[in-house]
Amino acid sequence: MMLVIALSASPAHAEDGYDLWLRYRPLRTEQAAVFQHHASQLVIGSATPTQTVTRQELLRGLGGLLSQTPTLSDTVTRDGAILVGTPTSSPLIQHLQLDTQGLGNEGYLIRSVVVEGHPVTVIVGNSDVGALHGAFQFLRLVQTGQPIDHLDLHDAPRLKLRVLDHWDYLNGQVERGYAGASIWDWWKLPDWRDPRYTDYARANASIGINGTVVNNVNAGAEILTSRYLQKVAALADVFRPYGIRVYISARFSAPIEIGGLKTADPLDPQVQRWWRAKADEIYKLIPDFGGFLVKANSEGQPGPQDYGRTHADGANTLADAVAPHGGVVMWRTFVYSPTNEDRAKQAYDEFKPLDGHFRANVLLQTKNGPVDFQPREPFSPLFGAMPKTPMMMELEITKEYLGFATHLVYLGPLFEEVLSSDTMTHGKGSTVARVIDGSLDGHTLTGMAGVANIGTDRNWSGSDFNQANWYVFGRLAWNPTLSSRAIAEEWVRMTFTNNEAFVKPVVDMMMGSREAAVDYMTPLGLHHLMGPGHHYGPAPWDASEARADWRPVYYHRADRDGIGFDRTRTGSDAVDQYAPPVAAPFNDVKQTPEQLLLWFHHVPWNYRMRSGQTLWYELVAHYTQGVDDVKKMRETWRQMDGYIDPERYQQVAAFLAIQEKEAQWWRDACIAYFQSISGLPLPPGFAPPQHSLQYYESLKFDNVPGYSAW
Ligand code: GCV
Repeated sequence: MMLVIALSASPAHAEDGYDLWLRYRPLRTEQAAVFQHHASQLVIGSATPTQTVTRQELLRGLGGLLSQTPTLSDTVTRDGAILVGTPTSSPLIQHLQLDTQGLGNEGYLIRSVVVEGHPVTVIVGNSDVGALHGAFQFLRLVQTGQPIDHLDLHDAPRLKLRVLDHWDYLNGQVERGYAGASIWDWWKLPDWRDPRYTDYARANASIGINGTVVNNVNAGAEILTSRYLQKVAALADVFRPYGIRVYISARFSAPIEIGGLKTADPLDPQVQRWWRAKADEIYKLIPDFGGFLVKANSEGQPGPQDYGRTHADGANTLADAVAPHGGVVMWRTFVYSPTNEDRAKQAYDEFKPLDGHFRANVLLQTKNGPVDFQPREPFSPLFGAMPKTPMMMELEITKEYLGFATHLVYLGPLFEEVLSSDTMTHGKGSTVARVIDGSLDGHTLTGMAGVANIGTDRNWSGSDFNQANWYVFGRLAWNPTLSSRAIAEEWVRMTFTNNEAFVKPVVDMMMGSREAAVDYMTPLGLHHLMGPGHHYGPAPWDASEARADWRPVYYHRADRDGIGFDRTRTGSDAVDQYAPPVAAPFNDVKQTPEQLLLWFHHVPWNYRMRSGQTLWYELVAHYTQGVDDVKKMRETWRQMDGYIDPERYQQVAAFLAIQEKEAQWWRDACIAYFQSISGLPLPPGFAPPQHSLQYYESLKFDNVPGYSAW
């Protein structure tokens, strides 16, 4: 009884974002009263750890939302009971003879039925984890104020692996992390299991995430030592009840560094034995270990090419090691080198010829676009180009190129844009979503990875609105055809309030925020204009990086005559990596969507745009629009004062002020620079940059978060 009271009490602390979208604050009295009729009693087992956490979550959630905790019971004795379980764990559910075939292992159904003469809501999965997912969906319905009296829902994930990639180092730093340090306290693990790990698992399970890669792809070998494996095993123990598996980023040269071998050649029998023994050791500690993620021969990381072998040789050796245990290898395709005439082409050039050469338990993990998580890129041409290989998508939830923690940029529209892009590889409708959900080429091993934006900040993600990016990633990984607007609305209701006067304007603001960032950073297909190394702020002039393909000038190619990267047949011919019906319009300057114009074409400054204005005019107009949009976002937010708690309101307001300042900086610095190249006067009606180009060029930044010489 004491436990129930404690769980249902509203927390005394101020709103600090820690509770994410699982706040479970009391609904309005009238609404709560309606729901209470359908949540009078909870009938759920506690025979397994997953059943126990499902029970806890429902008590906590319903107790908080309805200000009245349902009574626990072994059987249905009241109208409005909630019955949760699986056909095998619950005779009552078995008796209902529900069709659970389509639910797989992780899906659920929620239905209003009659049990023992009482109207009841059943939440059913084929496994406890399926039922847990159903419980979270039921809570979401209540949180977002939807009717729960005549329910007939069923849902199952479209993708098998729904994974967060943590770019966390064992020393606590997070590469491209803007939310504090790593949440993994490697020093105190395995003995101290921070309660935060449980809340992390709850949040992930609530949106269907079922895997976590705990260390950075720029991996050291140490995590594969017995000492660290014990620590990883402790995390796996915490996550297991929530249906979440752990994975490790494996350093390809680990057999040398911690194995004492002279080589890491993947075809060397000793090396192969080493990986098999390592996998056996891991699975003894973590029987449901997910597998390895590998960044090889990329940005200085070791890999099979160091021994004259291919990516397939490398991936297969690791895949053979985990295969007997049911593990997978997620092998990244993020490769590029300064010798390639066009960085955007290399992944396709290197990987496409290997289609059909990978073991069945290898997935290729490909970033959404061909360069690197820019505010806007076309989809990677690898999607659809390797029909014999499971392709999983990697998205970046952390906003390395979209304003770090402070800019309010909802990534849902970016994710949706790439997922709904048509590769045309199998005719019309061959969307990227259908490539990665396996339906296009008949794969059952499918997945999506998101580079986590999670750290030790109290609000987990560096800002309240960044939580929405974690949320939308999980929901889209579950079903890549969901609408990013619908997901934003769900998130706003759960995270802030159901008050319509708040929901609509805030969702509109979120939906426009990504295009605003594109406009004030890299409009019309520009890309990679940010500061060197740390990636903070604009630096289109920068030539300080050692490698040409790390310099902004490599990407924008602005000169006196024009601007843009010619990737047409007369340029680098990257267009021909796409299927012919996609390549043709990209190759034609008149047919290329203007939002990707300078990605594919080098065009004169006075090129006539569809508006009738020159390119130079449109460039300045887009940069200006981006800043104006942020001003409008600030105005929208000002009108939201009073609808939510002052703590979160004020931080968002303060961050929006930073965003406006930085948007202005991006606009002015880029216009000043491009004007110095084009030599053209500013079109009439547009304000000149606030400072000189020399001023912007003189800005240097130390101690930028997420980046240092580790
Ligand atoms: C983990 C970009 C980032 C790097 C990151 C790399 C990758 O280059 O700036 O920090 O390294 O992508 O995805 O491997």
